[in-house]
Amino acid sequence: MSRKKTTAQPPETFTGIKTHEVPKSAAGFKGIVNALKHVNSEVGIVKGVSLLSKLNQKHGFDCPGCAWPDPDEKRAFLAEYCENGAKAIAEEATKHRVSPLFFATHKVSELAKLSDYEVGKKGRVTEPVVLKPGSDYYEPISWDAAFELIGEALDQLNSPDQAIFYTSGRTSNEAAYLYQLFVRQFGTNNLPDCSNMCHESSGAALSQTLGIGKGSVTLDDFNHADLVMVIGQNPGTNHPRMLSALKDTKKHGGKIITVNPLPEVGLMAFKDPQNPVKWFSGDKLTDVFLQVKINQDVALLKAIMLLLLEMAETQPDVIDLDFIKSKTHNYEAFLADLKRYDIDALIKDSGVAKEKVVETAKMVADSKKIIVCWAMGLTQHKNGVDNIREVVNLLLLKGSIGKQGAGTCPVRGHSNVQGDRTMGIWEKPKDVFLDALEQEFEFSAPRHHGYDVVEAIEAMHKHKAKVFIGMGGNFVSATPDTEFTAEALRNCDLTVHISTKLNRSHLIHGKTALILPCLGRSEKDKQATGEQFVTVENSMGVVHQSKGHLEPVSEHLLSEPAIVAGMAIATLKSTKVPWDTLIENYDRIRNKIEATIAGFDDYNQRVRVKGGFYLPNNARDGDFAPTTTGKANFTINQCSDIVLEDNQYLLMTIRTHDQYNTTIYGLDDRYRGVLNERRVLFMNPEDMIQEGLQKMDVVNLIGHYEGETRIAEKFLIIPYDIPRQSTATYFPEANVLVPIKNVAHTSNTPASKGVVITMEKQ
Ligand SMILES: Nc1nc2c(c(=O)[nH]1)N[C@H]1C(S)=C(S)[C@@H](COP(=O)(O)OP(=O)(O)OC[C@H]3O[C@@H](n4cnc5c(=O)[nH]c(N)nc54)[C@H](O)[C@@H]3O)O[C@H]1N2
Ligand SMILES: Nc1nc2c(c(=O)[nH]1)N[C@H]1C(S)=C(S)[C@@H](COP(=O)(O)OP(=O)(O)OC[C@H]3O[C@@H](n4cnc5c(=O)[nH]c(N)nc54)[C@H](O)[C@@H]3O)O[C@H]1N2
Ligand SMILES: [Mo]
Repeated sequence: MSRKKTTAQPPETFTGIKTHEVPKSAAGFKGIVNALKHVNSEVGIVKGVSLLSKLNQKHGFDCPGCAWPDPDEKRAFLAEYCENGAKAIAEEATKHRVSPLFFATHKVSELAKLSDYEVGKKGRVTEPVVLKPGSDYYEPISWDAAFELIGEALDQLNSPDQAIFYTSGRTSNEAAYLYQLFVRQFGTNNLPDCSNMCHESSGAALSQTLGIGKGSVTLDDFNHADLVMVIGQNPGTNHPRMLSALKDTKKHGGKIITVNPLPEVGLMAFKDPQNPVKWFSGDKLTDVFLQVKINQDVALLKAIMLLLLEMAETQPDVIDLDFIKSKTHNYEAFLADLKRYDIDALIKDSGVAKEKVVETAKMVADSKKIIVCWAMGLTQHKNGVDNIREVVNLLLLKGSIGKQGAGTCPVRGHSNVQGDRTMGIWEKPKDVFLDALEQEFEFSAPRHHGYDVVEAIEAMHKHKAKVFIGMGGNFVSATPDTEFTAEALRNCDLTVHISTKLNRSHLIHGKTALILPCLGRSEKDKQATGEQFVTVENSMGVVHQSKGHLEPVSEHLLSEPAIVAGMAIATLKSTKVPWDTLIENYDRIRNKIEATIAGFDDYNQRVRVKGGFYLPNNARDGDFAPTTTGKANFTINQCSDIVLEDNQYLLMTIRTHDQYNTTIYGLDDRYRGVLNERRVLFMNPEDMIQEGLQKMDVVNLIGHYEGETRIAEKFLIIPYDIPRQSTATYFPEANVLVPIKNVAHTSNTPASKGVVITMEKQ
């Protein structure tokens, strides 16, 4: 197959694979050893151990790893961290530096040829730098000159809507609030964020059905659940501290069902690294494993619900009719639709053995309190919103929401992605929020919706947007269709990245480019009135403090709020916001948040109380008044409409155990038995026979979407326990294959877990 040579994606080269057997349990002593190995190589052991001791403690800083909550009361003896949290902070506190000298001696075009792993390992950026038009080298620029450059570029636009202001979910509440305020005063709602590629499908589905785009459970609910279902999520790698909550569910007699195409090791058994007694024995977690085919969750959930309804004919209490009558809407239409389906056909489509589905339905029938947890395995599909609405249907049938031990648990990704949304980082803001901003700051806010991530890429591609500013993140590597997105960014007059570490988005740039280096979570933030703390919101709606205690890696760094203020002052012609005074003392920013966002009363007092405070949550209280019907809504959802030809496979692009999104910590995926290589394709052994492939054969992957093809070269075949016609590889390498137009309806989230491919043997 001929192809245009690609230029923006990571190099298509191998790094030297080794494989071993898939381990039987996660974490344990090995987890600790691995954590310390990373900490040692990035920061040194003494500083590293001191860092770990502050992580997620009530007076320490919030782990930049994930958004899983901290226990309200007890914090673990060895500190509340996990292997991957340790890697996340080691990555930030690294001793490696990207200084002006580094930039003077490295061409941007040469750096762009490195892998994301190699780029990331270069370290922390120490001073603001600019890449001038036509130049191949970044060079130092003063902060004032950088802000002026941004102000001028924004000023030259025909309309504020020609600028894009992206946010990645590590940004604190204070920085996010100021950022959206600046952007709206400038005159646009173009505030796409990583959420658009992440839990947007959850937000869309939950707002429609339950009247709040967030989950309803608290950590304590895991102690009271009869049943926890974990669907499309790999917590052993991505939310390791969640395994402790699941262990607590089991300790209290609850059961766990896992729904996943892969038997993810962490979910099967877990050795609590903070409980040495369990290092060797471990805890079995999953009671029933449903090995669903990729994107067949709706079929599976429908089958389970039909079986429940069958049982309800003789045992009426397996569904909660009182709840359904008093609290829900649209039940009859939902039932009528569900009954059109044939149970056996649904089960066949799901790929799960019938006896397992029946066993599951019985467990669901016997449970009064059910929690469903999910992540990207449900959201990143064309029918991602259907997936989540179907989960809600199941919970509503059981009356399993708005009571202790039950409810929705979309497990968030970035540590403050939920808080950023609460602060107004959203391209579709609500009028009440804009009204409050207008009143507090005396300006007229733009009312028309802005671009989300996919729309922003398309707008830049069509030259409709010309300035891109990224508050954190790694836009070119995280977004779909790498080559298309790269073209979009290259079309821009100016690309600006507020970043801690060097990444690919600094190297695939607009005509002029800026890197503005900022403080990380773990570092001290000194302003005019003294050291500041910031606040964040975790996956369960708890708002709490985060305070760094390390000296910043360079004296030239500014905090994210200070950078926003700098851009705002240089850009806005008239503003009633006292930008300078707000930066002197972040309590003043929090006072403004309190004045404009519901749920933040006495913000500065309550956030100083140990452990923080819970934001209001109507679904948690069993109140569904905010939906359009005033009740919890049953919905009618579609099964996957992807039809695969015999030689076609569905590909999910997932994370290894050694990466944080586009930040590649190392080249191993220990829990899946693959070491020192990322270009692998996990495949069912019978499919391999059908394709005439053997372990370690090299294939090119060809993506197919509406008559278009995309290609990613060189992947090693690994036989794996995965359903037929389902395959898996890693992102960001595979993002070249994810079509920009293949998105979930309603949420517009790229279908990164539903790529149709064929293979071409090399
Ligand atoms: N260490 C570490 N922690 C992280 C991150 C990281 O990269 N590294 N990323 C953070 C972020 S931003 C996020 S959003 C989360 C992501 O957390 P996850 O969602 O756990 O991440 P993925 O690796 O994308 O894994 C998706 C899981 O869904 C399964 N899956 C895929 N398709 C389907 C399907 O159709 N049906 C079902 N039932 N399952 C499916 C996959 O097999 C895999 O187990 O983690 C956060 N935490
Ligand atoms: N194919 C495929 N694509 C995906 C996904 C997938 O599963 N498959 N997952 C999607 C998901 S769930 C998400 S959330 C997105 C993630 O998209 P992003 O959030 O854009 O990507 P990250 O890799 O998390 O961003 C890492 C960069 O953030 C910067 N950074 C780190 N800490 C800080 C900080 O404290 N402040 C600032 N200003 N910068 C900082 C560093 O420079 C680092 O290089 O990717 C999405 N893309
Ligand atoms: Mo995410």
